[in-house]
Amino acid sequence: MFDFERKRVGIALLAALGAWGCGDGDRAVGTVEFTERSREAANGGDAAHLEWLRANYDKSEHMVPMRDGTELYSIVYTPRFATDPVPVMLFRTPYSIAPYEPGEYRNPLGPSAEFDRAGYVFVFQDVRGKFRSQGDFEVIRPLATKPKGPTTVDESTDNYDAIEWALANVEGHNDKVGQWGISYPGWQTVMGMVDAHPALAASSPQASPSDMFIGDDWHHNGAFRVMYAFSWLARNARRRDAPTDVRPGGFDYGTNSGYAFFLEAGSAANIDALYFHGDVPAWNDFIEHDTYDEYWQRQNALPHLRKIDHPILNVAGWFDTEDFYGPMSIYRAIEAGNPGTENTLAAGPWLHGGWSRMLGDHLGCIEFADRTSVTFQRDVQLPFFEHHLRGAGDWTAPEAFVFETGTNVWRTHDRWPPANIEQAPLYLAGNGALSFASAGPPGGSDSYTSDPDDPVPFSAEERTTLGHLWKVEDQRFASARPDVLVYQSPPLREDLTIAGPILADIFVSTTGTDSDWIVKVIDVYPDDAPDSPFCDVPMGGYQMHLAGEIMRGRFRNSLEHPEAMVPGEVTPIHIDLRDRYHTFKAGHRIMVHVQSSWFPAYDRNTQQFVDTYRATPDQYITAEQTVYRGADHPSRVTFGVVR
Ligand code: PG9
Repeated sequence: MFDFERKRVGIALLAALGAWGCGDGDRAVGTVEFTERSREAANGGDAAHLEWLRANYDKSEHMVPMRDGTELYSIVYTPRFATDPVPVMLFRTPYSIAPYEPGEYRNPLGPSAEFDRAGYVFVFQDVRGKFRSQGDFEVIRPLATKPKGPTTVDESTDNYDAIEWALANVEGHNDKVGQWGISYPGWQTVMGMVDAHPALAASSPQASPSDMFIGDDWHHNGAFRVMYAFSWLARNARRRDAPTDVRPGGFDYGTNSGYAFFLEAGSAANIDALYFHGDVPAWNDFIEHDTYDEYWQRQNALPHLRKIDHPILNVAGWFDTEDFYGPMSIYRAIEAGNPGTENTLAAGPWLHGGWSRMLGDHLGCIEFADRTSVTFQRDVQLPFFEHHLRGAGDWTAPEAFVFETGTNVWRTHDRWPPANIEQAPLYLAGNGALSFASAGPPGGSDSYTSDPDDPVPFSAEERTTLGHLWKVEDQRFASARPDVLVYQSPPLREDLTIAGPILADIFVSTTGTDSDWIVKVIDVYPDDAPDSPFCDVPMGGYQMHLAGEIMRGRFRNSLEHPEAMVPGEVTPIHIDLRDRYHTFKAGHRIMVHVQSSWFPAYDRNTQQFVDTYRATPDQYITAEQTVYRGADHPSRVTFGVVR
């Protein structure tokens, strides 16, 4: 039965692939000017709404005591128009709950303006150690070990105490509390779910990180995300002497080229001496903890997601460059550890937080044919909270509300990934080909030289910060490089839909003793694809980055116990490229890249088994890299193909 099913899918895949076609030759595209139209607020927070808020909500400020006596600055907005008790919505952030001036209002107050009009009490709080709150800030403060004493605090107890205070001190509420937040505030929402206050009746953690060593902001599989860590910590994690209203500006790089800036800085430890001068303690902590040790393990939220008995709406963006592993793993951990709890996954074609700030129907050059943030806000986010906090509306929780890119349709499923998928390996083959049919004859290999002095850029754009659009960026600039292996299918005869995790298994060797291994999956548009109204990149032959991940060689077997690679030894590398829901349309091709740097999104590997963070310039060495393929070493990318 199983064999029959496999064969059937295999035949369908071969039919989709059709005959091998010959590419035109890839054009390298230089600097990409993305015309991102989506900057304006997409959640209804326009000028007219601000006027309406001023007329309809009261604003009050409070110092709210936590159980250890530390006071956290909070702003409460209450609706003047409410006739019945209304729910409370809590939002806690390290990014400031400004505006602080009495007559100035946040806009919108809720996750979208519809919440404001529906009428909620909104409680905003500067987290411990940030802006007007007292105390010390710790980046992703680990949960305190149990049993906790009466004055032991962490972000879970601060969430609890904030809710307790609101219920006792704010008038006109209905005893039900909801919490939401994107990214760091999303992580705060997760902390609120741990040992939750009994009044917490609905939580929506959105793009929350879950593990900073495995797959979120600071590292992926142990590879350091130097560019993002630098910009975030420079702005958000400096020492402070006292509470303040001042929002620090961005770092002045003195150049437009992050590539040049980080190349010149050298290894990560130099950054403190060059730029931070002891002012950013977390940076030095990161350097100190270069394996998945207790420092990182204690920050991992996933083991704590037990005994969650209130409804959860998890939100993830397929093209989120900061926190995509987080929301997917949080959804899965809640699913596994809390059977029976309403636990919904909403995933759309968004950059980080795009569901609240992408007005348009596109990301970079790529169109999605739906104003996806509006759909999500209207059909999912608002009904979820309205139902659970006010008993209003006819929300029936879907297990998964997910956007299929390529065909550009929303779908609901009763599980994620959907049940009707079959695992299908796509093998790296000779002459830069890809094959669903077989791994091919044994003994094949392809090689390239990886030079840390000339690392592969992560983007063709010249920029100092990580940005977002590289997650769907045209990869022609990378295909043109000699240090990127390119494998490509013929044009597909039929649409091919994939869902769930994309898994790469490659067999490699290096002449060094450590190396990074990056695998990317790319959707190649036909040569006659019409141009996009959203960017000036020619869409004929566009190579859309669909998914990609990195494995630092030393962590291939264990993140806790790194191991050198053995020069010349064929070594299997497994990389989870994470979930996608995508249709490669008929006429498109599938492309796979293998490369050994992705700079400066990720710091450079010295290609030796030395202390990467403290490496001296002479320790960065060139390595000859080989990727093996064929029946003896079937390097492949495995998709969940939708039947
Ligand atoms: N991705 C950001 C972040 C989350 C958690 C910790 C540090 C950074 C954010 O957008 O908030």
